[in-house]
Amino acid sequence: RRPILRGDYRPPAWLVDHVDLELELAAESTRVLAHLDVRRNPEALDREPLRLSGVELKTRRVLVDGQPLADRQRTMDGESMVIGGVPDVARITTEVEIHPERNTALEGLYAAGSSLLTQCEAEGFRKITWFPDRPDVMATFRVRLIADRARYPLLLSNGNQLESGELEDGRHYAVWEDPFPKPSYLFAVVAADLAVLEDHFTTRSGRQVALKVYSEPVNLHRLDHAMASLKRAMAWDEERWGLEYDLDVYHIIATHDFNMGAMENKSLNIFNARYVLADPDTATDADYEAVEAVIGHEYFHNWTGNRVTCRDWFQLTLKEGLTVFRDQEFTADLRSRAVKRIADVATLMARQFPEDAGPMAHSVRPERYIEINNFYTATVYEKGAEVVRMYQTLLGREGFRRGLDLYFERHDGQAVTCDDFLAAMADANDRDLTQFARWYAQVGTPRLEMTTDYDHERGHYILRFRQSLSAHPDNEQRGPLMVPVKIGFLGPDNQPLPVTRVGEDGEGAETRLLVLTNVDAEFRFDQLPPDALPSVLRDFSAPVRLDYDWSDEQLARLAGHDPDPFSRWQAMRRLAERVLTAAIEAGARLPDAVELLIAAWKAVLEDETLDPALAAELLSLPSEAELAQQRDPVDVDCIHESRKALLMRLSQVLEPVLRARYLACRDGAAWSDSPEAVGRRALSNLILNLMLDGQCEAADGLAVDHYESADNMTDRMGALKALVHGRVGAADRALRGFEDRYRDDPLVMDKWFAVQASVAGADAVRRIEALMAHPAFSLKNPNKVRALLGTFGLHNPTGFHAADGSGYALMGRVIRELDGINPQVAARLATVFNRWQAYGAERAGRMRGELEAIADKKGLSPDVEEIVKAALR
Ligand code: B3K
Ligand code: ZN
Repeated sequence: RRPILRGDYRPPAWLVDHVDLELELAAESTRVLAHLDVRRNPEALDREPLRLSGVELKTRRVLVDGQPLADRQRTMDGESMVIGGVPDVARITTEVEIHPERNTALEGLYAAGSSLLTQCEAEGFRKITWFPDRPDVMATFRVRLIADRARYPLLLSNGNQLESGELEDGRHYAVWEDPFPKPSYLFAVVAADLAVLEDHFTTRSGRQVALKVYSEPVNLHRLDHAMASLKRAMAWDEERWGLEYDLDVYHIIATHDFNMGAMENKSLNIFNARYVLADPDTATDADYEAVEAVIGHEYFHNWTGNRVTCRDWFQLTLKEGLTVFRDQEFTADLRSRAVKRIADVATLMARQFPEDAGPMAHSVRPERYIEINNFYTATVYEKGAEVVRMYQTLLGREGFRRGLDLYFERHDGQAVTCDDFLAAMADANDRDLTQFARWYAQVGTPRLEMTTDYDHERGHYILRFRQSLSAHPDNEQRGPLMVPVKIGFLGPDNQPLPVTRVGEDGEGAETRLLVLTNVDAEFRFDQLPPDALPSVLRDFSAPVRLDYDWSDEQLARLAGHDPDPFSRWQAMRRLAERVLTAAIEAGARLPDAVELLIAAWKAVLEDETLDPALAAELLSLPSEAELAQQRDPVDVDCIHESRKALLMRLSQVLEPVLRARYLACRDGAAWSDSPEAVGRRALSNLILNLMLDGQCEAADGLAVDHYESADNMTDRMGALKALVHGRVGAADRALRGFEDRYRDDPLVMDKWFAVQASVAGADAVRRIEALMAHPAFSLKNPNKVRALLGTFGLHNPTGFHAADGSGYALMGRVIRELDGINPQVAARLATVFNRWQAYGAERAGRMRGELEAIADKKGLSPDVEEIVKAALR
């Protein structure tokens, strides 16, 4: 298969102004009648014939202005139907039949439980009807839905309902109209029998918006948090960005069968139930936060994605990077900014950095793709959000806001590019951002090497930087990046020092922004002692890897005293990484520097003024997978042993302190979702797990108590994990009890699968196989696949990389089978083999064998083929 190239973009030859759809919905077979009002695009480069995309459609008829087509007028070209001789303005009518029940790929119209739902992004609309299915074709939609009333009492589509009524044979209908022109990927339909929670929101200009959140009736009582989150998101978008909602109704539908997190269809969001349902008995604090964030994210898309959309799929980060940035800020404004920033950077490092270093490395605006669904990645989303954040860092909050205002002023109702976004930022601030554009094009994680110097003659403290891009063909000829670097200094007493550049008057602020534009950059500072301790990349001001030769002692000082909480975390991380790297290189023997880490941990544990949630972040060690990232060859078992040895040492030496802090966090109060209570639960569960890792005295009993007395899922899961991972005798009983209690709750069972999938050791493979046979497991359900096999592949290195290759064989088998069911999910899973070469000859050979067996599968999907071939290249 040949890739599609960004450079090959051409404006659409034809536009669609309006679509009239009629869907006669049934699970076995749905009839779709479509009328498209098309016209030639005056901006088209050539007079090309009309081209409509369609996949798996049984076509009954095609008419142009009501007239059937002669055979020679209509030819097929891959997924496209090419129609010749269409007048410059015309009405195209098609009638097709589709089969939702057979649609296991969950793209297009599919059956989810007793509901019928659609998922159209990126190219699912072509599985519903013939259409120029590309985001720069924007049309208004009027949709008439017809279905059996008893089975599908609820009939929804985008926009406002115009009419509804009864038909013969127990059927009914509803007509929906969306006045906003939109690309087909934002189209949605729901036919279902669901319960609803209703509320309303009044926008600041006085529009009354009906808010409706739907789930299956048994979960109606778990929708309050989703509704509250939606209202918070609507209010926040008005306050922070002046953006208001634009229709009279907003729907959120929860389903258990969904390929990803959620989908921002205009006024009819469809959500994975895990990002909607929440109550203390079944959702953890992390789930609560994620529900709020994802509801925010999809809501924010109404402006950044729907009102202003992408011209082509290469521009995906235009809407995704920006909307992730917006949801990050939403959470930061509502909760702890420090903890949110740390968590986001930790995710970036754990998920995006390996992508940058792997076979599918791509820029935030990719240059080519075979299957666009493979590019909904941490790079496009999370690194894309960092790129947006850098605009704000460079232009200031007000400058960024001016840029965004101009972006909407210029482009509301349009399908645009990342260059348009950059131009709005530049023009609104009268800044030249030409160089900044390279962030959209460069591939890989840029490196920044820093050195320090002191000019004794002049009394200047000097910071020098050298930047470099990774070796990737797309980076050749690419000049240096514009890199915002926030810095500060600590004095010998660990107090922050004012930072004054040479030539400036007066005293500078504690944190200063340096903007690097050349490969080599030098910055001189006045009034700093030669032994000032530099703190660099505060707030993670740019998505780079920073190298500087801090001593272990210096890292410990930064970890304890940097006024920037992110930098404290960063220093703690570096120190822990050093200790672990030294241990790995010494066959799991801990180096002396461990004493510094112990002291740093002790200080955190004893600091009662510190937010416990922040303390929990500071005390989290890099995972085995993250440690593996840095190594080649990867010694899976030695990494595991080294990390275990460190956990053991930390918990044993610090046992009294840990125990005291644990007890202080367990205040006995009933469940509350206040930030204080959330923070205390985070820290107490972290400590509990540490104490089991360290086999501290009576830790088992503590965990059993913790489990049995839990009145919420955070504590129940925290304790279950400690018991199961600690391989404590009581674990089996707890697992059985948990299963009995929650066997009918798919979301909670996902947690039950995941906690077992991540238990280390070669016996994991047998456990996974047994769990795959569990009645609650199904390869057809993406959440189950992610919980069991995703967790196994990504978070259980000693199990997945079992020396006999059984983990690889299992994964290979699953991917081949899943490819025939759901290619999108199969392709995600296939990325677990990405770094196969780094695991030593024997393991590499076995992994390559599995990759080849997948590549050889007959009828392999383009999704999986793209991933697997890139890995084998
Ligand atoms: N825009 C959707 C993702 C669609 C993924 C298609 N494979 C969710 C989101 O980012 O908000
Ligand atoms: Zn999104």
